[in-house]
Amino acid sequence: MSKADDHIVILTGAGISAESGLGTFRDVGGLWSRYDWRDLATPEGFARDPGFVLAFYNWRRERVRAARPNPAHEALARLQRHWPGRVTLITQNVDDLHEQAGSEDVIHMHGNHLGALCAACGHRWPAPEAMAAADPCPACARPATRPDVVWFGETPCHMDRIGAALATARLFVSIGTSGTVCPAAGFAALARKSGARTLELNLGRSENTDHFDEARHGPATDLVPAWVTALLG
Ligand code: BJW
Repeated sequence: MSKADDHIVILTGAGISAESGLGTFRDVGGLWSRYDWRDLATPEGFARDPGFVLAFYNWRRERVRAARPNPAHEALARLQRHWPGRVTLITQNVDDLHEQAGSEDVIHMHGNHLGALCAACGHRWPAPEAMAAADPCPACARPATRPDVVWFGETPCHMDRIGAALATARLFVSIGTSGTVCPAAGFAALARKSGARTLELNLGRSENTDHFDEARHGPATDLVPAWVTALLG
């Protein structure tokens, strides 16, 4: 099999954006150590107190808008440009740092901070700088504006496309994710079952590290550019 036939599937998580100044969720000092995810990242929490949830996401969106990609995002964009085979880039992140670095066709399985979603009718539109609970939906006029992100208990986006990519992967690489959240935590096992080699690039051991043929530990800005450079020769 030539390089041109090799399909690389990459999954990224919060760790790849940590060195761009965006906090992770489960590290010491991470978002879920300071806030209860049940209040902020579930449809039930939103129904209880939409103002609190929107204020949290307004703050996060402001931080995302100020963030810039780092050498790990840039290396993946370089890989997409120069690898002769397919590179499928799946991210759990809701920031746009892969796109800012030049990556194309990024699969945002947990949605996107820069989008707004009507919880009443499902209409989507570009997020305003700040959302308020009383904001009317441009389509149905009901005051049900929420961020276009995937909360616990909701179905992640693009699962059919992701399943098809995992089934044909020759190499699956997981970068900067703790491997605690399903279904993403199961992708390495699925890709391996379909015959892919699996590689983890993470600051430390992830929860699903046993599903990887190889694990390299360190900051993404060191590991990812080095891996891409070696791969491209
Ligand atoms: C670095 C670094 C550096 C740091 N360099 N590395 C029991 C009860 C209820 C529900 C469940 C249950 N069991 C399972 C579930 C399902 C649930 C789930 O998995 N829960 C578990 C937590 C128990 N999952 C869901 O509900 C999902 N939906 C679902 O399963 O639907 C069913 C379905 C499946 C398949 C098909 C059809 C239907 C939805 C999950 C939604 C997750 N949403 C969030 C919020 C998004 C919006 C927002 O940003 O606010 O997504 S939660 C949060 O976790 C966010 C992330 O994308 C996600 C993953 O986190 P990630 O990226 O791994 O971050 P961390 O912080 O955990 O890890 C960072 C890593 O980086 C660490 O390892 C660091 O060491 C490392 N690192 N610095 C390299 N410089």
